[in-house]
Amino acid sequence: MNTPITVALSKGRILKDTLPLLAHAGITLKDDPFTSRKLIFETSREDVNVIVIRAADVPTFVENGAADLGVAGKDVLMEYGGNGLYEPLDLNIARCRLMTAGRKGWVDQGTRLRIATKYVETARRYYAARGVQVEIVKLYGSMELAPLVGLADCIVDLVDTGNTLKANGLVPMETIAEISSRLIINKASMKMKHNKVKRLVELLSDAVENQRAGG
Ligand code: PRT
Ligand code: MG
Repeated sequence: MNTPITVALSKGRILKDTLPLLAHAGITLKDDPFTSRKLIFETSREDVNVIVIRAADVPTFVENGAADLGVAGKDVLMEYGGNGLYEPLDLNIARCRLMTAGRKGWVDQGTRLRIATKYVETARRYYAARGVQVEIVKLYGSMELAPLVGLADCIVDLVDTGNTLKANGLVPMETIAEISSRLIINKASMKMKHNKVKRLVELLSDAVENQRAGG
């Protein structure tokens, strides 16, 4: 029986960094996902399809079985929460840190902090674990602007080179988590399509090892 397997990816750096791993596993997309307007892509393997969706939607598609596997940043998975997904493999791609940041020279006055972020749940948990009283301001992007215009004292956001913070007069403060992208798997698919899924995990695991070794 040739039940197909669907892999959910997101446009941007996850797609860019995942395609070489898939290629190492013998899977190439039939159209260029960076230029095509398609959302579903056939691949060189008849039994593997790729869908391209928003990064934050990947866990939802996979948990609900709309995709069997997916690639999602640990930041997205922490925010999504729950235990409805298997997370068997760190792909070691799209690495960065989830951090707190604030204006250069800003000092905590001990009053209730206002934190701007799109990582509302993660930020809430982080400050609660430290016993720090915060008010979370939910944003969908451009968090770096919030402290500059008085919308928040600090932000919780991803930092890679630190250039975006620097360009906006902000400094990184505390690291909440080291982030990389993970392979996630639908729990039913793991049972129902076990051999196929297991084989794909092995191939991707090889690809990650190969990349680690500088291949
Ligand atoms: O763009 P869209 O709204 O569709 O979704 P998205 O922004 O989540 O997608 P994308 O492709 O931008 O990011 C997908 C995943 O890449 C994230 O969930 C992270 O796991 C991972 N990743 C790794 C990053 C970064 N590095 C990163 N630097 N995602 C975003 N950034 C942004 C960051 O938010 C900040 O604005 O880059 C800026 C900081 O970069 P530096 O180098 O200036 O520090
Ligand atoms: Mg983005």
